[in-house]
Amino acid sequence: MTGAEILIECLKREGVQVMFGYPGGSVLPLFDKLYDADIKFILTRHEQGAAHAADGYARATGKVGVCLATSGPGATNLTTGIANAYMDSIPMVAITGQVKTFLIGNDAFQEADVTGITRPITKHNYLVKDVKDLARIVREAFYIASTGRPGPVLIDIPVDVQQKDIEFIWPEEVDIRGYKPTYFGHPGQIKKAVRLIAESKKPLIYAGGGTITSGAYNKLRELAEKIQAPVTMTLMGLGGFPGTHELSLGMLGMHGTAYANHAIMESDLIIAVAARFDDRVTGRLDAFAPHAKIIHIDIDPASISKNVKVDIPIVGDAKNILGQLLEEIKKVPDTSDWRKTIESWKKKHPLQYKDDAKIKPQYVIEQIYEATGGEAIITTEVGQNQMWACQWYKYIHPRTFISSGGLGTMGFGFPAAIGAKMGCPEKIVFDIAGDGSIQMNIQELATCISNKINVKVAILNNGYLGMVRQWQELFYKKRYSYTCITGPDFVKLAESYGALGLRATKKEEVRPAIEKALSADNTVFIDFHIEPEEDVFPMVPAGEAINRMIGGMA
Ligand SMILES: Cc1ncc(C[n+]2csc(CCOP(=O)(O)OP(=O)(O)O)c2C)c(N)n1
Ligand SMILES: [Mg+2]
Repeated sequence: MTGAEILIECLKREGVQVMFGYPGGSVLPLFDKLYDADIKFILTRHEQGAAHAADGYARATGKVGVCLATSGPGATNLTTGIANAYMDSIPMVAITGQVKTFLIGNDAFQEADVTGITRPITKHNYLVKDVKDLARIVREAFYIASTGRPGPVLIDIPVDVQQKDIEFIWPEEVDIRGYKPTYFGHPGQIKKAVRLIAESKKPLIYAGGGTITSGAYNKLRELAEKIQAPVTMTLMGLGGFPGTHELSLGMLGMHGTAYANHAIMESDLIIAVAARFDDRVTGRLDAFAPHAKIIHIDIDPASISKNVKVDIPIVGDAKNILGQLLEEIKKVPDTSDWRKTIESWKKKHPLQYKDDAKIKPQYVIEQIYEATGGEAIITTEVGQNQMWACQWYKYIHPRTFISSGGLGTMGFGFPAAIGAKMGCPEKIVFDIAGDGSIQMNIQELATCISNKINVKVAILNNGYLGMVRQWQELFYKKRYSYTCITGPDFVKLAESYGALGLRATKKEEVRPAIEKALSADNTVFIDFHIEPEEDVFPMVPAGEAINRMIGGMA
């Protein structure tokens, strides 16, 4: 078999059903084999779109997302998407073509040092110099991408390696020296954690994205209910615990709920489940959780005590460890006073906005929530639209909220929605977008139409790079330096691609537009003309303690 044939065969054996990408000179042998391979290939309109689509597919399904690009500019166009997947620990395999082996280092046409460029943004990467290594490398790449703390792995394959003939041998086993993730928590640490839980009066579960990755949803719920501890989630953790549950405090951090942030400050025991204490969550580090002991469950030992020093680290898979804790916990704490306090905060300081005759973005999201019964997959762009989507839609199931957390990549949500829809065709997929972000990968409308990928895009059109404008309003004396932004007529633009374009300029048009979008058997853009200077509150100013919120509790 040729290298190209071996690659396709390996992808099939890894269970790859769909991949996203773009052709070019250095991947011609591969594309020739893709022509009649039984893997669905989605031709995007930009390689960044392909990487985000693979990422969205992975987030929605839990499988490894696969993207493919040519050498040089094709590969560099993937990098934002790779970095995005890396920051959010998403399993992805990115395959790039490379110039012929004997040309590498020659400044050949469309040559870029892709393994060099992607070293800091991949979990691992490979340059395949000899076709005899190809099958093993593909096997390892999928294994590394999907085990331990997941992440993107890149395989760079020179054209001549794709063309060379060799006997195909499928490596049954994967054995990588020095790579042995720990899956179960140390029994001694479990015992210590159980003791702390029993002694605590104000326990709080702080759940991150790993809750979803590890499939810990049911176990997390069991634990929360058993010890009667409230649960707050990071952006990545939304959907890891039902947002409709009475123990849910919603999201914490910079734009978290006032009661979640106050709970952190008052808690005497924080159980961090597969969360990494990101600065958008902790706020000023030396003021974070002053009264709490911290138990930190994480599969990646490198994330333990990286930002916040913890008392009881437990390294391993979150689902397994929660199971171990549940088995060991005999004595549960009495948290009734603690829950009463939090209930009163919830009542006094709920998330709120001034609902008036104008179209408020929060209202639009509430309407999308109601119209979809909370059952849609929501993707987001980045900015205010993203934060409102975190606050105003309640995520009930895991893998229903897909958003660029660590990197904060504008232009992520639309291609990610395409990937999510490919992975979950039976689900409604809604991208909650900003008018700025959507313009960063708007070309993927053509991908939707030509592949009949039915996604809905709600553009919260404020005429601004709203989140940056909000910071300028609050911290730069309203000097709106280059944050007023124009765009196309989104309705006409959608129509020109063959999609349905809708617009709402009055409040009473909001719900009918959503209903119409849902009933359309087509990709839909809805252009919501929202209140231009609406802000996201509460807000913790950068560098402040997380209970020092603007628009939160005093
Ligand atoms: C690729 C990229 N460039 C720049 C930024 C910085 N940034 C963060 S939010 C934002 C504004 C986004 O505007 P829009 O999409 O209209 O969303 P809004 O905040 O108005 O809802 C910008 C420029 C970013 N996050 N990503
Ligand atoms: Mg905007």
